[in-house]
Amino acid sequence: MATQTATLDREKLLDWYYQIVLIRHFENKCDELYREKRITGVYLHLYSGHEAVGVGALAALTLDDHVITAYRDHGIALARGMDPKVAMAEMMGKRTGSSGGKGGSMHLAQRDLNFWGGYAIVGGHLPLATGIALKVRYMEEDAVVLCFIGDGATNNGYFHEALNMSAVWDLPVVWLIENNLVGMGTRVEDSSGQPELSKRAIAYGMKNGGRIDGQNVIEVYHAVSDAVKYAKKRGPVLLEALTYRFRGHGVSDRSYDVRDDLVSELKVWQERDPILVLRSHLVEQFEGVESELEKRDQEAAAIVEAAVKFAEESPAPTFEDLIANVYVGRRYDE
Ligand SMILES: Cc1ncc(C[n+]2csc(CCOP(=O)(O)OP(=O)(O)O)c2C)c(N)n1
Repeated sequence: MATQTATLDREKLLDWYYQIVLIRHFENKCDELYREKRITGVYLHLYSGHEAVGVGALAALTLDDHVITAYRDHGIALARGMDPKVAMAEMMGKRTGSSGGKGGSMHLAQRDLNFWGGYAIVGGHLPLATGIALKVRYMEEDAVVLCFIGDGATNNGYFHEALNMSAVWDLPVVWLIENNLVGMGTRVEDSSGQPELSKRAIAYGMKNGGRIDGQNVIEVYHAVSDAVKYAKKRGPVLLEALTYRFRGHGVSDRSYDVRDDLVSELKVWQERDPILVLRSHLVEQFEGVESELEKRDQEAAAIVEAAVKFAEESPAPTFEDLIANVYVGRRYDE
């Protein structure tokens, strides 16, 4: 690990730091806007705590690769390169949003980034990942599919079908489980006979990429880079990143307000906040880097403020927009 770390230069690590704090600021702002009812909708799932997984994993890809995830998707969209203005406009249901304001929080997606979304049905995007990978293989593209999976999605049928087929066809997929220890309120050990989730790889005859520290962006980057190389040449890899969400399941989940056991657990994980982990690495490696970190932090906060302004000033979708893109080739007045 030490030699691998040495190959990462200061600028790259500072850029990752920027991306991580950008996501944290974005999510804090979304939380605030939701409470003020400026973002509406039934759910809003924040990525706070998971940032190193998204940023490290996406740093290992090129834009030719494909990305797909579940509903905790804001951080992944930003790390993939979605403009924070476009993401915030989607959160607020505006016409300038990534899905024209019709998708909202759980359905961020952007075609030219090969970022296929944002899916609300637990595990429902896994067969889509297999399908995209089949297309990649069929068209002989030099690309891989990175599919983020919640631990809660590992016990439904989609998981079995999608992973099995990817192994049968030796497809170039990296299955990356973000194990944050719970699916809503259910602990992994209460729902999984084998709680060490990367071991599931054995059942499908695919490469077990192992269990990695999801709070350490550098470790995630190296593990996903290795998995990408393998998947392109030889077939699917299953990786498990251990992480923790610093907020409730969704913003309406107030468990941390009433459960002392969760608060104690949270405190332990906050000591390994991905921001702190990367910050201490940078401070240790590069003398005088503190002012740069501060600068990145302020830049990120300003970008989020500008995104909110853009979103607020953007128009809502029109009636025509409501019906557009529902059926191929069908216009609203036909
Ligand atoms: C098929 C299906 N079943 C149940 C739900 C309700 N549900 C929404 S999120 C969730 C928990 C999923 O947890 P996990 O996959 O670990 O993701 P995390 O929220 O931890 O990111 C459940 C059960 C759903 N959306 N889809």
